[in-house]
Amino acid sequence: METPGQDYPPMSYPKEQLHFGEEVSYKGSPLLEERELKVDIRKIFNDLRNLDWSKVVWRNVVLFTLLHIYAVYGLFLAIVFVQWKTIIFSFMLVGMSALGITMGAHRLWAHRSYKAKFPLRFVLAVFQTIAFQNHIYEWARDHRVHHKHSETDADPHNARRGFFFSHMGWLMYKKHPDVITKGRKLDMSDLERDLVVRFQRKYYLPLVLLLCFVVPAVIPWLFWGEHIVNALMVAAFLRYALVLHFTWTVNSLAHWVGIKPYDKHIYPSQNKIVTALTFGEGWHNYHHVFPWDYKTSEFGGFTEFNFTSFIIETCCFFGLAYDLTTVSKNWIAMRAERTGDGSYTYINDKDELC
Ligand code: ST9
Ligand code: ZN
Ligand code: ZN
Repeated sequence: METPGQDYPPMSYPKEQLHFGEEVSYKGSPLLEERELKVDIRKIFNDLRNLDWSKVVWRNVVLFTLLHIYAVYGLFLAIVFVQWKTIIFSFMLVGMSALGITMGAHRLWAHRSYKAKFPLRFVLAVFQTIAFQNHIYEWARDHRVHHKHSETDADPHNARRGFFFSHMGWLMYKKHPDVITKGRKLDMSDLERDLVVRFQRKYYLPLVLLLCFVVPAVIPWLFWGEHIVNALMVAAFLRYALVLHFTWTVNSLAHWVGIKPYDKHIYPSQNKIVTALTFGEGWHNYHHVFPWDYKTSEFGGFTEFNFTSFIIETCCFFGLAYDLTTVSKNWIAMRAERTGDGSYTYINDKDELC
């Protein structure tokens, strides 16, 4: 029997529901240095001078630059020319992509914090493909290695390497060898067995081009006569860029700014802005301490902006999701008492959260 306060869920949870990052590398580490979030031009120049330019992946730099140019143009078109139906459709795509990432790639496949029947897994995989954030297997492997080796060289978006690196820089730079060696040691057999994950991985390139760009551009053109360029710029490029940035704030902002009621020794923090942008994924201090909780937060539902939990619970009601794993209040309180920054009761009062 594990003693309370250890980084394991109670033994009553079946073993297969446990999270992969049980062995937490930061356990017992000294308090991390305080970091200030400010623009320091001199530091930026220094960082650029010291950058190993041979490791920059120029293909991605060009593609991300083009994406942002198109997204800005899309924003202009959205304000000036685009039909309201296209705007509503784009918002729907934001919602679908967001659920594909939060409810699918993150809480289901990366953490296995609940189980899902085939139809739900299928729909979530379609949504996750619309989001174009790498296939589920790669997304989950990078995320598991992030949890297991947070803020070390083996963390793909190690926040110690700077705000920009953890936000999007890591996607334009060769991975540190530790990410790959430590990532290869992870047990990914659950995803290798999942038919939906295997299918999506095998046909990822055509599927992602179809679902992230072609279908979003063609539907408004075909069904309500939107100009194809408007549809492409707004429903495809602008929507894609927005969802990417919203997602990336979890790795950047939520690893920099916010309180740490559950563990003050780690970077991940409770961040209200990130929570609002990501359907409830900004309670990141809690999530890194209790990654097997399907709510990724102590709280759930609409009141805490935790839209994803609400949808998981709704799917559970209809029998599509099951075995939802969570953490007892007692357990949380003991952990907060032992390693938190003292703001825990604050949170329970539902007062200022960030
Ligand atoms: C994107 C992902 O944006 C975003 C993830 C964010 C996660 C946030 C999580 C927060 C919680 C959820 C919040 C959700 C909120 C949503 C709200 C929405 C409103 N282990 O990759 P290569 C192997 S993606 C083991 O080429 P390089 C690999 O298999 C955006 N092995 O490395 C390969 O082996 P082999 C779109 C690993 O050359 C070899 O290593 N996508 C691992 O260094 C080389 O792999 C892009 O932009 C691992 N972890 O290139 C693509 N990793 O040769 C970006 C790799 O045997 N990626 N391996 O096949 C790339 O182009 C490249 O990966 C690279 C590195 C340039 C970054
Ligand atoms: Zn996670
Ligand atoms: Zn994190």
